[in-house]
Amino acid sequence: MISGGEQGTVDFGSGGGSTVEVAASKEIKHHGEQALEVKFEAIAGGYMWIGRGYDMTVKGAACWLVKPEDIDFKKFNAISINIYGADTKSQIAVDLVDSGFEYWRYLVEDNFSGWKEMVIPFGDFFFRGDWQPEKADKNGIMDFPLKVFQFEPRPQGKGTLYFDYVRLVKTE
Ligand SMILES: [Ca+2]
Repeated sequence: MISGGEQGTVDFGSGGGSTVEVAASKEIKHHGEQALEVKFEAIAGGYMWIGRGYDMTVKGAACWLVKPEDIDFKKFNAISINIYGADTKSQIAVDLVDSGFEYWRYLVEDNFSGWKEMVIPFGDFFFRGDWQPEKADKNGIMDFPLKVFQFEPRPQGKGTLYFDYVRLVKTE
């Protein structure tokens, strides 16, 4: 069950005129029982986030299968995410938040339809220069354990995306 507000299991929201709705999709899914459905309209100057992890406003979003402090991050060097593209020709930002509350970003082009597995090495994420929270350590180092993964369909775009089976992997 994915629901909104502070009782939900996904931390999401939007501002600047952009809108986002989140639901559990049982029809379109890649793995397991359901996928995360994100219906969005991203307008110029707006922003949004859809996140899952620890130390977020929505405490129920802290629902990884394994807690960050119990993950041996030395065994992994990339994150794998399955995305069902909407071919909106816009960008989807994937953010990771490190243990110092620093935001790291990678941009995916939404130029495909259907499921696609994205394997993104940690080293391909860049320090977000446009925004960091006040409490971020801003040391420019990706400090482990990572605590949050989140997505942001970037302006301008409108459509429905699905995300599923987010996991850590080791690549060659
Ligand atoms: Ca850091």
